[in-house]
Amino acid sequence: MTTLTILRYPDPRLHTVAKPVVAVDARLRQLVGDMLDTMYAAEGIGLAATQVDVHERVIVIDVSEGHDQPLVLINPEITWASDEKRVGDEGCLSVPGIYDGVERSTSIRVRALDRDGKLQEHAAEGLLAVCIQHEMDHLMGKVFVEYLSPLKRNRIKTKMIKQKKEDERDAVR
Ligand code: GNR
Ligand code: NI
Repeated sequence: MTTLTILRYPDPRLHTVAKPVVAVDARLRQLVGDMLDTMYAAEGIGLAATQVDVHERVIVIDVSEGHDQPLVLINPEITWASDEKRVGDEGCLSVPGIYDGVERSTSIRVRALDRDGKLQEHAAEGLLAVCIQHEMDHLMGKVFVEYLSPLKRNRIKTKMIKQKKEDERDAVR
């Protein structure tokens, strides 16, 4: 079991645009395994490679109650998104403790390679649809707080910087 370090907003590396995966090989399967370990350890429902400072198009998700239904999306593309949208509260492992409303399509279709390198198409709605859109944003270098007002975003930024300083101080104590 290997857990990776999750970058925290406002780390500029979170704004890197991820590149397509060129081969679903042993190295990539190791990354997927480490990302799943990291997501479960952090009690998140999703994780994008961007958040662990790997800038390739890889997402892991598990919205199941039993945390036993991992979904691996490699080189994901949204092939359809409903015009119908809904505002729902979101959180992010890279912005701990912050939850706010974001408007997303209620229903989507996504095409991606699985961890065997096989092309799959998934239909998603509800929390899964929200999570996929949130993770796809990470791969484009976008963090959910960028949908909020500049005032809210700046407050969050200040809070995160203060939190980081406190964490660093605690680490040396
Ligand atoms: O754990 C997470 N929960 C969550 C809740 C509502 C909307 C999106 C998410 S994703 C988040 C994990 C994360 O930061 N993924 O990038
Ligand atoms: Ni996130």
